Amino acid sequence: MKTQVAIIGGGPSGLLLSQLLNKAGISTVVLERKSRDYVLSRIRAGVLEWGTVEMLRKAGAGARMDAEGAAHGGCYLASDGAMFRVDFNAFLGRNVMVYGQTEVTKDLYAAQDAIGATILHEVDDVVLHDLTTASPRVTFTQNGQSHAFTCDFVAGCDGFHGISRPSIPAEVRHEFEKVYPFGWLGVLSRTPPVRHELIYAAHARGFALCSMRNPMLSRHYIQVPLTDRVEDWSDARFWDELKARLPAEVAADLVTGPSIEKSIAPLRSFVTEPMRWGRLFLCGDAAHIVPPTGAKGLNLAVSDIHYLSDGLIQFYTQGDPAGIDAYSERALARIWQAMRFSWSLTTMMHRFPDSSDYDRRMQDAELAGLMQSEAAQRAWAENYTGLPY
Ligand code: FAS
Ligand code: PHB
Repeated sequence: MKTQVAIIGGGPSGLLLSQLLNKAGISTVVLERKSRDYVLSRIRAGVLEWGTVEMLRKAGAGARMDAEGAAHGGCYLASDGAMFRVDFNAFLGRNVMVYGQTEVTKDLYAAQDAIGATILHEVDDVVLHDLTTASPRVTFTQNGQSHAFTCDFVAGCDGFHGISRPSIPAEVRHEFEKVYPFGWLGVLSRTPPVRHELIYAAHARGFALCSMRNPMLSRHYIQVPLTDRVEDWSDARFWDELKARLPAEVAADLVTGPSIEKSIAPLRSFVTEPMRWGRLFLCGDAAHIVPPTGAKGLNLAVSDIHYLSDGLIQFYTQGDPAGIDAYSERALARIWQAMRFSWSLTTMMHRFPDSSDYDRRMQDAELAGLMQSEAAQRAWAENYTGLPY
């Protein structure tokens, strides 16, 4: 078997790249470790930058998002009871789209099925060979059978725990990491959102976030210690703690209900450089992880795919390698801006166990400055809605 581009990982990165390349007449094979149902069962991101919206439309996977997603022209920031709105539309004339990653993945699968793309599920033992030659080789097993194929390029879209990043020699990789001393407990419930837009709340008890998926499906998060386990948190305890961290008038409006999904995710910032080695390109979580505070994870994966798909299409249609040669540098320039924004918002909004009184005054001052300055809110909105590609 031979293909032009081997794609390791069938999450949003891999599926979107496969879709864009196949639409341009470039052959791909997607190798996914899990079953399709498992991939579709994941509850993750909820906010799409406008660049992501346009990329999904370009890929032919945006119709349901346009019909069922909600365009938000702003969001709220709250601190110890006070709350203000950042108006993206007034400052920038643009929105974000609230539409869950689960739905994005469903739409990408549907688009891939429609064009007959090759996606192999439940594959194991993927190994990448000859990456510094013009004909890399991929070996893997499926249903106990061993398989191998050659390709021109490999896209490592297999997430933080995948095999692609480690396929780059350690002496070539420069990794940057910051692990945060807390996690997020997330709850999905069939309850109406407490406000029509997202609320990011800082509080002495810890950070809280009120998000949503649709008018009858809410997604809430609270900061919890890393030592906490999901079983430590009954629904009642979760709702009480969330209310304690929200402004009183918001807490009074909160409709509670049984959780249909409850999980704790750790928070880290991580980047590996470079994002290319020979014929291997890293995309999405395989190359970088952001704390979900800035809603950047999925959106950064999409901008990586924008740069890489453009570069590969330029290579195959014009024989010009300039786009793929510039991929790592272009992607990293945007990644580091998103890293800074996500780190900054996480630092401003969370309670750090070892923070001093001075540190907390700095957090208060930064939030007060944002509340009082339209220039600061405009810059915040530029980052939150997504910097240009
Ligand atoms: P993914 O991790 O989504 O996909 C990688 C795929 O590769 C997976 O399907 C995996 O099964 C497969 N794979 C792994 N190893 C393999 C191997 N050896 N062989 C074959 N396949 C392999 N982002 C936000 O913006 N907001 C959020 O609220 C948010 N919440 C998150 C919560 C959690 C628990 C996690 C883990 C992430 C969250 N993210 C969030 C970030 C998330 O949305 C990612 O940015 C997004 O899924 C990135 O997509 P991919 O790069 O495709 O990686
Ligand atoms: C979500 O809806 O899951 C969500 C929204 C915004 C974030 C993080 C998560 O910053």
